[in-house]
Amino acid sequence: MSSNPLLDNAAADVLRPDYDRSKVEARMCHIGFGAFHRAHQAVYTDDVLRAGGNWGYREIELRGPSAPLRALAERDYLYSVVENAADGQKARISGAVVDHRHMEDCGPQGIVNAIADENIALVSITVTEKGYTLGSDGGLDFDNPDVKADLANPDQPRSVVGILVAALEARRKAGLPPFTVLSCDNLPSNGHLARRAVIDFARARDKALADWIEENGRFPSTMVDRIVPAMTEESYRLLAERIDTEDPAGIVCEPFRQWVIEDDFVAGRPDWDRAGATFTNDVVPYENMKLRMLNGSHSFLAYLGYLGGYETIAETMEDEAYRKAARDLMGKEQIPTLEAPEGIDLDDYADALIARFQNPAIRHRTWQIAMDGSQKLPQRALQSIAHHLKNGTPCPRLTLLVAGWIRYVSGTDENGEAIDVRDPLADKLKTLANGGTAAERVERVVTGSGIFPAALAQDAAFKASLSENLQGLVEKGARRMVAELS
Ligand code: NAI
Ligand code: CS2
Repeated sequence: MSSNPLLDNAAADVLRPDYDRSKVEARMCHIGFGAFHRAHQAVYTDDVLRAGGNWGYREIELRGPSAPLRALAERDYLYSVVENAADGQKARISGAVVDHRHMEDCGPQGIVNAIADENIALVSITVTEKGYTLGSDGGLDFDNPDVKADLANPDQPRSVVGILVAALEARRKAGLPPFTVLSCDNLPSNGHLARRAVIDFARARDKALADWIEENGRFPSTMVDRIVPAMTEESYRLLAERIDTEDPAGIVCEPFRQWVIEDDFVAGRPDWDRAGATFTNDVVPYENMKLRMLNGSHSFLAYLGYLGGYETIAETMEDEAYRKAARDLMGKEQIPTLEAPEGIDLDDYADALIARFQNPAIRHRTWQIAMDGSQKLPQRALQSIAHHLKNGTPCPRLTLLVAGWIRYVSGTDENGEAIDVRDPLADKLKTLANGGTAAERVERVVTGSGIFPAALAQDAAFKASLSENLQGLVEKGARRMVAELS
């Protein structure tokens, strides 16, 4: 008889790991035991285990709280996942995790050793866009304080890139092949960016190591999708109702999930296609589609929705003007910039996204999506704006999105209340976005933030339009500006 409270208490219709967990091996490390990984890669892996695989995860957490991982370990690494839709829920207990390391407990060397372990064939990462410590040219940001600290002290790394390089170095020294690095963050060509950051860091330390990684390392790109908001008291309550116990590592997400993976691995991988993932040679069209259509309209709804007084995406979508603006942003301003992945109709994709955003059972806060805009806007909006400027085609919604972001990072909402802006550039952006006329604020942000490509920063007509939108947001407010789009 089991003594695990999750297995003992869960309702009868909860899917359980019905495979022999003693046969599941830690063949993969995952860096970033956040909300997304628990509901995405680990769920795909749980499904592959049900289908007969044996690759499981050793979770690596560098800076988040240690409580969820400790709780996970106490429960034999089982945790619950609830898919929440307006018409009901589906729950499972996932068995894909079998081990963990937390920086707090084992320090940098313990982390590096756990990754360099010869049984580890693959290291995946979900560490947010800023975790890649990239500069605006797509290479490693050598001015980033974490990068500087790790280069000064490479045996005690704390940044993701410093840790990956130290672990790869240990593999090389031991005469072992490297592991695959699988980026699962919302960055365009995320594998290429991870590779560039790792090789830049390695080259700054040891040319031979960099050459070895360049030649032998593999960094496949991926398109990842599932809406997984940060947990709230309400979602923990829902978990407790479904599983009938407290589960601090549990997670609530939407039913939809998608994973498109470049099939380029050093030493094998789980057959995630058995769980619905797609392996392909070219992920770029999928990534661009998702980043521009889903994430671009998410950011639109986040900034303009927050400023308009809406707390969640679903609430924002109840406002018809916002819903129409989001659909038109996808259809009129993003689709024309895209090459459709084979077999996908982009208008159908847009309609499906609108339906997902309207899911009332998912409380995804506008404030959460508004975080880290400096790391998100280039791939979600600025590249598309550059496309329109080059082609002489209008993009009023993308322009309003960027104006909304400038208004947001200025740090004061429409009622004069302070906004809790979370962004690695928050202080700098606040200074740039405040003081003087709308045109002066726009000029400072566009030329001084370091995130706008030259094609935009030097375009007088674009900056004039952005200034008009910012002025409009200040004078009329976000709701009216969105309503005036149609
Ligand atoms: P989260 O806040 O729950 O977890 C973030 C994870 O990243 C934590 O493990 C944290 O320790 C780690 N992290 C953050 N900054 C770091 C840094 N500088 N160095 C090392 N580790 C760092 O966030 P969540 O929801 O798991 O999302 C993480 C990323 O996953 C997103 O930024 C995005 O790129 C990707 N993603 C998220 C989706 C979602 O709906 N939540 C869906 C698709 C992709
Ligand atoms: C969101 C994404 O937080 C954000 O910026 O746009 O995390 C979004 O929920 C996912 O990419 C959906 O796959």
